[in-house]
Amino acid sequence: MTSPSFVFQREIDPNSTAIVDESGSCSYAELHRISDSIAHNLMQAYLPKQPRTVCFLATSSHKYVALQWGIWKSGGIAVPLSPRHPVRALQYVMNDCQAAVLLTDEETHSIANTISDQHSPLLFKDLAIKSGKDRAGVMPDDPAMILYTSGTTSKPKGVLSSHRNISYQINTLVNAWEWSKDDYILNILPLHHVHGIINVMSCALWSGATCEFLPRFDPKQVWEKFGEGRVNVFMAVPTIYYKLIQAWEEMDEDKQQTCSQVARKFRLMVSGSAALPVSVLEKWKSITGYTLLERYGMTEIGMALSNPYRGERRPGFVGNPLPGVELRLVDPETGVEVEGQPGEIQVRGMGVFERYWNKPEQTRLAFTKKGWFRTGDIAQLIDGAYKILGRDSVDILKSGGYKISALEIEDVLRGHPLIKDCAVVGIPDEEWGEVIGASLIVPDQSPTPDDLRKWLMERIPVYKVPRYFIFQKDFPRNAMGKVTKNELRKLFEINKG
Ligand code: MCA
Ligand code: AMP
Repeated sequence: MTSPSFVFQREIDPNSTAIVDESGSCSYAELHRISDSIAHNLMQAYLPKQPRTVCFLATSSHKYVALQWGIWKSGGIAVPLSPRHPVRALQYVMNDCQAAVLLTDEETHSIANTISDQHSPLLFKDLAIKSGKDRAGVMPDDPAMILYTSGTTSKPKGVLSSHRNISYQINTLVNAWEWSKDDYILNILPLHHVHGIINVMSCALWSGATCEFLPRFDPKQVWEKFGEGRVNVFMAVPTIYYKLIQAWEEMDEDKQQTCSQVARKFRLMVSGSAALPVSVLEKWKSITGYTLLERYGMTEIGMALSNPYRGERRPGFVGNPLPGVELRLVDPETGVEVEGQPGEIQVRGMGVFERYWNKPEQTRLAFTKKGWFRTGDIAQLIDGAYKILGRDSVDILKSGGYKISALEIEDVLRGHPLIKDCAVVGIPDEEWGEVIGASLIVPDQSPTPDDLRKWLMERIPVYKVPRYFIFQKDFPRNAMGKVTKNELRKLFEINKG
C-alpha cells in the first residue's frame, strides 16, 4: 500500500453516504467537494509557513472529516484538538506542535477564540466556500498526523505518523476484520485518539461504508441507535461496554429483549484501548450472543495484536500479531528475547510511527538499535495467544480507555500554592479499569477535594482529574527514600472501602 493520499484515490461510489451526524447525511462526493475547497483556501493561508502543522477543533461530524481531509489534500499535518479539553491543555498542544493555523467549526468557535492569541481561527464555513481544487503533491513518507499521548514524561508528547503509516494501519484492519462498503458503524469515541480516528472513522471511510457520529457517549442513546437497525459494526473501550450493560439492566424486560435481538444481528463488535474484564465479555455475550473481539494497540503503532475475526476468540487474551506486524517479547532487564515467559512487547512494521514531534532524544530512547519500538507493556504467549499482563511503569495509568501520566498530574498539583508534595497512583476499578488517587502533603491548611478538582479542571482534561484525595504527613517510601507507589495504592484501596 503506497498510495499517499489514501482515501482519496479509492474507488468508492461518490453518491453513497459517508457520514451521518446531527445535521443530516453527507455523501463521499460532498466530502470531497468541501475538503477540496478547504485545501485550496488553506494553501493560501499557510503555504509559506513551516512546519505545516494545522490544529483543528471540531465536533464529531462531517466537518471534522472534511477539515482532516482538507489539511491532508493541502499537504498539511493534521493535529486534532479535543473540544472538551481546557484552554491551557489546548494551548500546550498548539504551542508544542508549532501550529501554522487553527481551524474550527461554528460549534467550537468560541473555544478556538480563547486558545489562540497568535492566530485568528479560520472558520469551517469560510474555508468550505467553493473556490478551487488545487492539491499539494503528497508523498507516502510525508508527515500526516500528530496525536498527543501521555507517557513516562510529564507532558504529553506528539506522535507523528506519516501517510504511509496511517494507510498501512487502516488497510491492515480493513482486511483483518473484513470491512465492506455495506458496513455501518456508530462512532461515539473521541476524535483525538487512534481508536476513534483510525479504527472506527478511517476504516469505515476507506471501505466506502457509513460512519454515524453521536456528539458524545450516552448509553441510552446508543441502544436507541442500535434499535434503528442500521448499525452493524461497533467499537469501544471496556468502560463503554460496562456502561451499556448497566443501561440494558435498567430496561424493562420487553425493551431488553428488543435490544438483545438487534445486537444479535451485528457483524462485528470490538473492544480495545484497555484490558477487557472477562466478566464484561461474558455479560455482553449473554445479552447479545456476541463474543467481543479484543485487540491490542497503541498510539505509536496502531493495532498490533488481534483475536481472529473468524475463529476462536479467547477471553482475557488479545490474539496474535496482525499481518505485517513484527512483534517480540523481551526481558526488560536483559534485553534478551523470551519465549513462553513474560516480556515487554516490542514492535516493528510499517504502521509504527515516525517520531515524537521535536523530541529526538525521547524518540531515540523509544526504539532499540535494531528499530524495535518499546511499548512498555508486558505480555506472555500462552498456548498460542498473547495475554497482556500489565505495564512496566506504575506511572502510566488507564482510565476509561484514556492513557494518563501520573507524573503529569503530580507536576500540575505541585503548582498549587497549598501543596508541598504529592504522589499519584491508579487504583483498580471494575468500571473504569483504574481511577486516579492523589496523596497530598499540605503543610498548613488543606484545600478541599472540590476546590482541588475545580482548580485542576482549568489545567488538565477532566479524565485526568483524580477521583480520590488523601492527605498525609509523608508517603510510604523504600530504604532509598523513593515513594513506594504499590504501598500507596493499597491505602487508597482500603479507603475506597
Ligand atoms: C469521564 N470521566 C472519567 C473518564 N471520562 N473518569 C475517569 N476516566 C475517564 N476516562 C468522569 C468525568 O470526570 C465525570 O466525573 C464522569 O466520569 C462522567 O463524565 P462523562 O464525560 O459524562 O463520562 P462519559 O461521557 O460517560 O465518558 C466515559 C467514556 C470516556 C465514554 C468512557 O471516558 C471515553 O470516551 N473514553 C474513551 C477514550 C478513548 O477513546 N481512548 C482511546 C485511546 P464527575 O461525575 O465526577 O463529574 S487509546 C488508543 O487510541 C489506542 C491506540 C487503542 O488501543 O485504542
Ligand atoms: P494509547 O497510548 O492511549 O494509545 O494507549 C495504548 C495503551 O493502551 C497500550 O500501551 C496498552 O497499555 C493499553 N491497551 C490497549 N489495548 C489494550 C488491551 N486490549 N488490553 C490491555 N491494554 C491495552
